[in-house]
Amino acid sequence: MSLAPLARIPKAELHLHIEGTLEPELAFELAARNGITLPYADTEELRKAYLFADLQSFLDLYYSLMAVLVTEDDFEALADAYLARAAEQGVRHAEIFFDPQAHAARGVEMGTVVEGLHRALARSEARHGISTKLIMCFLRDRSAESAMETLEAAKPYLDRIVGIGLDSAEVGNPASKFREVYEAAGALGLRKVAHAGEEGDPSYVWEALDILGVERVDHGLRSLEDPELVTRLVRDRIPLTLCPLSNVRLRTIDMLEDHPLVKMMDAGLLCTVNSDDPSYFGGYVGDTFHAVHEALGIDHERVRELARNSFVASFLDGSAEDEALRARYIAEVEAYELDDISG
Ligand code: ES4
Ligand code: ZN
Repeated sequence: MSLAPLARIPKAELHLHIEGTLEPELAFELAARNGITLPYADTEELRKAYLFADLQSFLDLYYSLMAVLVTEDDFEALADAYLARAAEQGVRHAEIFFDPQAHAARGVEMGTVVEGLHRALARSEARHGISTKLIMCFLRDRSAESAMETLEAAKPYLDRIVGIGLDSAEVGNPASKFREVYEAAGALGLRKVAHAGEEGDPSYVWEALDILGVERVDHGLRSLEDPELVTRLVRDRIPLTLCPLSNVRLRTIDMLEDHPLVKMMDAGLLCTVNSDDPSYFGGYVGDTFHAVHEALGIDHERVRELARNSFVASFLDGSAEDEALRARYIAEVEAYELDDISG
């Protein structure tokens, strides 16, 4: 089924875990290639395991399925499959998370992951019309020492990595644990983002801002609960990378209709809409635009605003070349025909 024009508006995707794009079909293909037996009879049975109760039950499956990712070729195939899907969804620029510690734990080294992903990313503009950047995430339920070792392991590959992030189980793992590693990454010239306020309350967002010095907050779903936090986020133009389908699937909210996206935009927050782990959460980013349009009654001007915000919030500001690319993408958003289509 081809996607509605509204869903295909040119956009950047800023909150996307590459491991969360692993579709069941590719998982079985890579498992066969690597001689791994998955504990599911077939893709249908695997999909049935996607009924998550919360973040932790998702993470358990997400980490276990990564076992099929072993070689550079596997990571290349994973990224290439995502980019092909993303192109169909109107994505023009993607800032892609990866979880090196989850692979190192299985004996897969940093170089295998980064070089494999890079192979696909290096030809993405030519093949898929998508510019890309790579963001390395630390797992917040592991130690600060492990994060520091990961940063050390990434040093030979820093020309391939634009920034760092923080993901995995949030509650009970506050950002403060990672102050030193964020300082060290900043000194290396890396940009900083972090998941904050996904399941956790606004205090997690405050810590990400004040202790880690993040430039962008991944989720921040419950920010409206704290008016002072809203004031701060608006004042400093800190973008939020929201993931509405993820919030529903992980049961942080009951229904998409309950999502605070519109209220957050009304409050002046710089909101973006993203897919998080699209293979697991029932939709890629264009599908997500379509879903919020339908469920929240987001009108065409707001759709255009979300698309524009995605480029404004991107890290396409590090060079004159990137700035020019961003200006071109924003011009594409402004010129995109929305008004004479039903969406
Ligand atoms: C994640 Cl939805 C989500 N939250 C936290 N960490 C993650 N890693 C991959 N997906
Ligand atoms: Zn995420």
